Amino acid sequence: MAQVTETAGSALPRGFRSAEQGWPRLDRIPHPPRRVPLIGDVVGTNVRTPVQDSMRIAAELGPIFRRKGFGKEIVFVWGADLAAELADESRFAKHVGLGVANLRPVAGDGLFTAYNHEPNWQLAHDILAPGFSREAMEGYHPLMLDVAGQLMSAWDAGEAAGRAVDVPGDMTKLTLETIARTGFGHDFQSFEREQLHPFVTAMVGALSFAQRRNVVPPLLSGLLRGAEKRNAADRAYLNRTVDEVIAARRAAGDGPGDLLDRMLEVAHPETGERLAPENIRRQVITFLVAGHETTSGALSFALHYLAQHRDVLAKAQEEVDRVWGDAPVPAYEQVAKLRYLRRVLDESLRLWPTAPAFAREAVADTTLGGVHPMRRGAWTLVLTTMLHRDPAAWGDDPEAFDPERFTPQAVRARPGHVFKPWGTGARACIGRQFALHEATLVLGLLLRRYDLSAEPGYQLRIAERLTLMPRGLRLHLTRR
Ligand code: MNH
Repeated sequence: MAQVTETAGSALPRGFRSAEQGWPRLDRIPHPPRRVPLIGDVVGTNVRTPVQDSMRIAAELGPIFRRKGFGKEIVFVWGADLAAELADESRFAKHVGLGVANLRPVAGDGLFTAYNHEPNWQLAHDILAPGFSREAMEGYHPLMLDVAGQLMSAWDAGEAAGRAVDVPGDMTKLTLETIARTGFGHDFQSFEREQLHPFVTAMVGALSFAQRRNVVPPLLSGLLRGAEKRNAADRAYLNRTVDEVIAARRAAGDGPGDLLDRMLEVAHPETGERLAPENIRRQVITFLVAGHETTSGALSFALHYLAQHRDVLAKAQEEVDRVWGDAPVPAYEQVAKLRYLRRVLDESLRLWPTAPAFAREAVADTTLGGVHPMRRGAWTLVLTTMLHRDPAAWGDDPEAFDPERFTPQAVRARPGHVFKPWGTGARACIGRQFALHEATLVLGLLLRRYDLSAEPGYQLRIAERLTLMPRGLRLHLTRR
């Protein structure tokens, strides 16, 4: 990865300076017709919705295309065949670029933002992976139930008062509390507050800023000066918060064997090496952010689709009633038995994968799809939202919400590598089982307790801040 060097002063990575250098036959890749000199493909685009704009352009230009914004040209891929090639780990690897790289000032060489060649990636991966084993998950289950109980108390109050509930807001409280308590023994008291915890505000600020930096041209970066200042304050706040969490654990001594204990105490099984204090700080921020924002969106989209599809809701409720019976609280093993609800979740993540894209780079000179030569280090963005709509994999009505797409037979009948909400390969999501257990558990509990209905006339709109979230989603509840 010789091309990846840090730019002096800015901690931002530099791959090839332009796509032309990495892709010698860029002329074979279509781009939007009305290109403005210097500025690029900005006609009809909005800095707040880069993913949705790219989806529209993708539908016009096909499975591989390029977009230029302010001198930066990016190649996008979403065709099922091409995405399957990019999943081949012998030819491609994760590329830390764009939004992910913009998070380096916050998350440093933490797991999500580490370059493949940084030794702290393998070290942290090996130390932390057992924190996501079946046994570990079983240990988190009671804490997840506690947090879900707090959510339901809040929803009971909303229901009693005839108030619609703020779904993304409440799901964010839930998922932040869940990762903070299971991973770090920390209670943000989200449900005791009217407003979101300042940690969330600071985090959302940092994510939005990272996204904004992708779409604001360097020449106009003066516009970001105010934002830059706020971002520095957000970063300082995030650091302070995690330093307090770490200090509290060190002072308390023995912890419950959670992620933080692993970070502080566990040595690598082969090398005996441990995580350095600065790296632990980066990992705590990484897990607090990566561990809640995307799950919150996934739960919110699933609740939206359940409220929109009465037949799906009824079927999911029937399953929960049947599988859980009237056990006051479901046992760990009973969660994965909600097979239909899991399909609802998968189908929601198909339409709106809450981490909507991931980047891949060539590990050696290669040719993509037999026509697009790439030099070693050249990279492309897999547009997951569109991969999940490719008719070659999903049929001729990919916009239709249908959990039956995820029956075992339907999955077997599809080509591989067409469903990638968790990314791919060695750098795929480490928290996948955690997110699935948490989300299935919470949806099961909510469906057992409430009927959901949409606000009349609600149209799904999507907020983007590196992750995706339904905007302004409120639901009405009635106790069953
Ligand atoms: Mn998660 C990586 C999606 C929940 C922690 N996650 C990724 C990637 C995707 C992703 C996609 C790969 C990104 C890339 O290739 O650049 N993650 C999700 C989604 C959910 C999710 C859609 C929920 C839904 N993630 C979680 C949870 C945690 C977590 C929960 C922690 C408890 N994710 C991570 C970490 C990485 C990651 C850490 C980086 C892994 C690595 O590079 O080794």
